[in-house]
Amino acid sequence: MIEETGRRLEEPARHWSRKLRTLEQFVIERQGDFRHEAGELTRLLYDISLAAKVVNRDVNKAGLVDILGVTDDQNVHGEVQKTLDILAHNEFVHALSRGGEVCLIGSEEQEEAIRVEPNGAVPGKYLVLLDPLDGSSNIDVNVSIGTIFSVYRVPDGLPDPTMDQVLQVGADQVAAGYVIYGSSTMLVYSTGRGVNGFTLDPSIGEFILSHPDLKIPQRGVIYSINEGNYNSWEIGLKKYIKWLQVEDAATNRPYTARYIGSLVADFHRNLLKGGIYIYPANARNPDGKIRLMYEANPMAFIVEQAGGMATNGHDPILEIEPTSLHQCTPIYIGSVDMVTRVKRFLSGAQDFPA
Ligand code: FDP
Repeated sequence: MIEETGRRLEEPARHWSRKLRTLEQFVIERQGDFRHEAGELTRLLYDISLAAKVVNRDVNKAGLVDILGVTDDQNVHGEVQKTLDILAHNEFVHALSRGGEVCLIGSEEQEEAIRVEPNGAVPGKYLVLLDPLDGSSNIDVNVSIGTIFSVYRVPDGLPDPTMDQVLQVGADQVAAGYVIYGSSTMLVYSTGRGVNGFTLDPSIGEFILSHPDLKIPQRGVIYSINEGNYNSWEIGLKKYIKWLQVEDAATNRPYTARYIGSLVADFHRNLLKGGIYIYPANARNPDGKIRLMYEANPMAFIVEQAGGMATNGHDPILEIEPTSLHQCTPIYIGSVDMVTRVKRFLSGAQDFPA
């Protein structure tokens, strides 16, 4: 476009920005994918992304807080982690309580469910379960951490439900996702029609579509597990891990071990590159350590939408009947070929010396 004076109005940078799709634009464009009232989900995802931006800012400041804490008279040594956990919890609860879409929130940081007062005459129709800051032991060593969220619709006819009344199997999630606070910050989510990833551009404060229609490779060569617990694993798992470590050119073995100890970060890498994340039962954690409702289920929803698989070793994660908000489950999640293979070892269908 040319002004009367002949000056060009469109600068190259403006032209470039037209190609960007922000999370908000994308969610609005894809409202038709959502089987319920689309505006509600749009608002809910907007609230989650806003809280994520605030948490991202705080996570980035964590190291600085450590230094500034001295002048602030705060004893933050060893407590930064706890502070950030609670800060993230508060941010998400606050953001989710504003819009009126949510009636109940369950958070890893709080034993009891959080009831959200209706924002007007009509109570919220959604239940949100979240781990506000996953992998928190990594905060004070500057390693990636994340937020995981899971969204359910409250069954009709339950205007003021209790958590026990609305806990549902993972297959019933209407949306799920995670935020990774890493070398860049990303939000990855699904409403059951594929998986899309957005990278935060800090200069404009927007999540920009960067990974459309994510698919996990069917085969991978990365395995992520805390091998320090080897001695207390079940025998089938021991055999599987030993099998992964044998040299065999035909199957690309030995595979590569990568374990950050932050579910979001390990899962995200394996989603992009192909691999398996395992947190099995062990002596200290007979039901595993990963929480079904706000860690395993949302990740299982995402991985299945991306063409992968998630199981507790026997049954699909998304079919486990929940019994409580904070229950744990063993988890084997990632590329289909790898999860299928470990299931064979667990069932005894495949053998190898442990
Ligand atoms: P964290 O306790 O640091 O929050 O979900 C819990 C979790 O981290 C996962 O993110 C992580 O993969 C796992 O626990 C690490 O546990 P281990 O230290 O036992 O390996």
